[in-house]
Amino acid sequence: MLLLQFSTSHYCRKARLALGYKGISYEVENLTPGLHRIKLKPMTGLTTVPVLLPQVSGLPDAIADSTEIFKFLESYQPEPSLLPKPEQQTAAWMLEDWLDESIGTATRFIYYDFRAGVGKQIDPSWFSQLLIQVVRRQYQINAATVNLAKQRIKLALEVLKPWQEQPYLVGESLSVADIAAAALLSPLALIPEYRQEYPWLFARIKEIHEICREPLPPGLV
Ligand SMILES: N[C@@H](CCC(=O)N[C@@H](CS)C(=O)NCC(=O)O)C(=O)O
Repeated sequence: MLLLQFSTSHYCRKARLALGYKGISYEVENLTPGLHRIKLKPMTGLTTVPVLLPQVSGLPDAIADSTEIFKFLESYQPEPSLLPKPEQQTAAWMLEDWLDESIGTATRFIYYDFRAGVGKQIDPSWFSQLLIQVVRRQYQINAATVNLAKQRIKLALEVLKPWQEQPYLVGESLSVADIAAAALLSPLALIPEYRQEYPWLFARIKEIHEICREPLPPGLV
């Protein structure tokens, strides 16, 4: 299998964690932001990564969107399962969808705001700072939208509080909800305020990366 990705994207991390959890071997192709659209649009109708190419006859050529990749992997190789028992699956998918649609976007806003300001020294090169400015313009990241994102993350960290007492958000095994949370909140690992206030969050993110045999995200290495 081949995963088309941006190496730094937390949505691509989400797909890699699921592939790693299932022990499926795959290769990655890192696309160049901007040029990626020329390749992806005709292939999937979308312009976002991750995109998984199963490269197996009889299977779809390309699967776009990390949630669709979860569903594909679950049917392609059911064990170990990414889902809890049947009566808990709706709860797991609802959490996964909210993390994907709302929280992954909020962490992006907070992360790029940090990288352009206090966290500029992580990579002050003109190329990196230019890329950060392009992303800020693309997603309309500004003081007001970052403030809203911070409120959403505050709520998210209340919702994820079960992680303080137990390893899994839903049921008795790792599920799509845990993997989505671990990947989509991982950009916060570089931000000192979050590291200080929520040590349990980063302990859990680390543990899930180890279970999924995925290298740790920046800030946790
Ligand atoms: N819901 C999508 C979101 C993916 C997403 O937002 N990917 C970003 C990178 S983090 C992307 O490809 N952006 C480029 C673009 O929109 O053209 C998923 O889960 O796959």
